[in-house]
Amino acid sequence: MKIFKRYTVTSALPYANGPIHIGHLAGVYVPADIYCRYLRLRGKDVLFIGGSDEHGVPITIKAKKEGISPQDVVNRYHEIIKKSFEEFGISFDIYSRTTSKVHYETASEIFKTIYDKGEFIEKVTAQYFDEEENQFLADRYITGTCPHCGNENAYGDQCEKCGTSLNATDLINPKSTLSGSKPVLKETKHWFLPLDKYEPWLRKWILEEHKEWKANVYGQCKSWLDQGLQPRAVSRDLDWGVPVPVEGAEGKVLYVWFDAPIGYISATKELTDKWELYWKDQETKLVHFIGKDNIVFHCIVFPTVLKAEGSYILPENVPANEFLNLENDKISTSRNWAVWLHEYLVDFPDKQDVLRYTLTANAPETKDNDFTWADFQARNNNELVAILGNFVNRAMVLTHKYFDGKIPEITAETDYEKQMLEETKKIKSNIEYSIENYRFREALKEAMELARWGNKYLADTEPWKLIKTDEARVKTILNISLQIAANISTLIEPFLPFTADKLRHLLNIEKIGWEKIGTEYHLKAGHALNPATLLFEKIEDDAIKAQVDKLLQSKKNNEAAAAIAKPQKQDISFDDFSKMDIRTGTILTAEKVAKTKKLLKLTIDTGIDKRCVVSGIAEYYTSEEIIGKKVVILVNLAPREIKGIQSQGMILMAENSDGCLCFVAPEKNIMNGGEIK
Ligand code: B3M
Ligand code: ZN
Repeated sequence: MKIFKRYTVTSALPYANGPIHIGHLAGVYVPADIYCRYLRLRGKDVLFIGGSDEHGVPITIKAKKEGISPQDVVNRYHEIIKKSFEEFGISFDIYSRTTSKVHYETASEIFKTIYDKGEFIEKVTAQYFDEEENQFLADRYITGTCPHCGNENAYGDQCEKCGTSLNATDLINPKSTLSGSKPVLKETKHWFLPLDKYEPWLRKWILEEHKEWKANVYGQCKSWLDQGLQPRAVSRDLDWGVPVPVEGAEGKVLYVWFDAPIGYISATKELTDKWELYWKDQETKLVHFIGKDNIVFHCIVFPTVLKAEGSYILPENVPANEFLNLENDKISTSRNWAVWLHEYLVDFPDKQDVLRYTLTANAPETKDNDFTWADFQARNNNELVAILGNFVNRAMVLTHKYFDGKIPEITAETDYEKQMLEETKKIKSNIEYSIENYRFREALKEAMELARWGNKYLADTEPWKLIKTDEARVKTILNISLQIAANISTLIEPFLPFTADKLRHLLNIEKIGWEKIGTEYHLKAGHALNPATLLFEKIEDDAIKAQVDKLLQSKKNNEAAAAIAKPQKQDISFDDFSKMDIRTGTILTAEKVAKTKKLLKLTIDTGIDKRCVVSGIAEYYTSEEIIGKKVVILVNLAPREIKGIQSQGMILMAENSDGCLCFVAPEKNIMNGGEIK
């Protein structure tokens, strides 16, 4: 394996168009933070880079919605996001933003260098234009059906369902998200990055030289490369973004996915004069932490930009996570189906690590995963409290009780004690292997192993019983237990930094470097501990219920908001109405129409006759449950043939906002054939 001198670790720049939620943390920031904290503990030279993505259509859409300027939007959310990261201990060396002056300069320079090398294709092409809004439509201003997977809500630059990167002109049935109208094509000049030209190089670099990338990342890359790459426009006709820095480009800005990843470089420049070491030296390991929807941009587009520019290193790895769902449903900002970080901290102040723990233990590393409040409670109560908290607390409390809070000396070690360092070493090396292979859930599980071992040690040796007969032995047992706790304070640091601090405070010690773990005893006999307090508290059912209720309330609010009645239809005359012969009737028989999903064949007693009606209600009612039901039926609707069956009339149904249908029925027991007037 290649040895690197230093590390540049980036984490995706969240769009500054809203606060962040647990999906962000689980997908990108907690794993990136674990990785960086671990490297720092090992004494490595590492820069952890983050920042807000402040350009692109997501920002301008939000600004329009709120009636404020894009700059106001990003100013507001940049601060909120930055604060959330700080509060959750995401240990960025810098958290910058893409509206900074340095970023404008850096993005312009990189574009200019590639431009001057003649690498871009300058082309006048027809792009979609919204005539009502008098604006070109790109990216999220346009939606349509993805030509690859059929998703009807694909954006003009990407289908979020299958991950494919698209050109707006690839969309089937394009629609403007501004006016809802069908866009027209209009000519405009843009600069294209010739991805096709770089395809052979990308194939070699990724498919041959980076077979070690995570299967989900490698697989996505392979599938795009196998589809064949097309040139991609890296400029846009928009008024928010970094202006295209060449002549004849008035009114055009860089495509947000061109400038945003350059934000990693700009942020490094802001941080240190030695930024080139972190971006241009072959002995630097560049790692991008991202979510799966960003894979194409970080594995194909950005590396091509760096390669075309010519002086930069390329990522060694791009450990992308899959998505985190919430209580069995996709996290959604617009439906408020999310756990927002700032709200979490109001309800669970000082429980950052419980969330970090749950999100890591259940991280969507290889497939989409689900966050549930029940799992959160169980992880806290059964693991953090019962294993880690319990072990540390027993060691602390017993030492205070028997030895006045001072670490007792080792009197004699048995084989059991001698296993401790070996066990610690093994656990440490397992954690190293897992973290270095971006397997953070596995690493966390391993980190908890030492606490498990400690609990077993205490349960086996029972110092609380032994104290009556063999105080010398109890001294050894508690000394060893506290040595274990000291080792734990380092091993859990990448995952649970707040708890690690608290534990060090309990033990009254400084940070112990990673390499020292498992090599020696760190606590000297006679060293005074601080008073024992609990590392974790049990989370009660009512606190969990409150969270679940909050989500259910969101669901209700959404339903209510969606339940907007359709506008009234055009007026009709009374004559028009009286032409309709509407009667009460009773369903006599019902059966499913073969090979259809929606249709039931009904026999209705209309009072006039018994007739057959085909009705599209099979998704809402079973045949059995509707036999004998009173209904209302339009009897003089001209007969129609449906799936080869003569249908004579139409049952009246009421439709809900979600499209569900239910019968309209007389409120009292009315005869069959009663007229509706
Ligand atoms: N802002 C997309 C996102 O938030 C985008 C990432 C940029 S990384 C350079 O998912
Ligand atoms: Zn798709």
